Amino acid sequence: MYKEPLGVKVDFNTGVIPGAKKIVRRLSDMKGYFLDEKSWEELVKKEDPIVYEVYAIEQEEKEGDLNFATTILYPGKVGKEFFFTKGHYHSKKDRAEVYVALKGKGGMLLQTPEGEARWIPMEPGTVVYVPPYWAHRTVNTGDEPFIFLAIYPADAGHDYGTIAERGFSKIVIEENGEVKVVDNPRW
Ligand code: M6P
Ligand code: ZN
Repeated sequence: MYKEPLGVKVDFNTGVIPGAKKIVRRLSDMKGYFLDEKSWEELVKKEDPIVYEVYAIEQEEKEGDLNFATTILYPGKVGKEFFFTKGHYHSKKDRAEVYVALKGKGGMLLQTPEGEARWIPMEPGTVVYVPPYWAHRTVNTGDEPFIFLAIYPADAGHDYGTIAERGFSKIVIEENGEVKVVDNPRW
């Protein structure tokens, strides 16, 4: 009748959560996500790098319960575009989420269903509140793994559809050695 409480030790240096479900996303799993399709194809053929890994402790999809997960987002670029997570809305659209940055450097792109975007820079210690209804994607703008913890309702679910098709209205690129958040020319 009562679930058993649990404590796990998250390794803040590697992002690993012992006993968690592990998901690995390689560049080949992200076809159509990056602007520069030629660079994407070349890099997939050359080494098909791991873009990110997720360690998730998930509960049954029930209202009131919570999941948590670490993500290790590796450094890299496809053309000018920094490596990022796929990004998603929640299937239950009014579910919020909290992220805590643990290591490395990056940021979060958020977007309303109407395409209004925000960029929140993240470094170790940054806590980001993702309000209900906002799609969210994290981006590694540094040269070491960007590691963060996310806490989200167990019944939130992941809706990848629209982001997979259209992306975000902004992209995060490196130009003349600078990190720039610019309009997505394909939007
Ligand atoms: C965070 C959480 C997870 C999510 C993961 C990777 O850890 O938001 O729910 O799965 O990031 O992001 P995505 O699912 O967009 O690939
Ligand atoms: Zn989410």
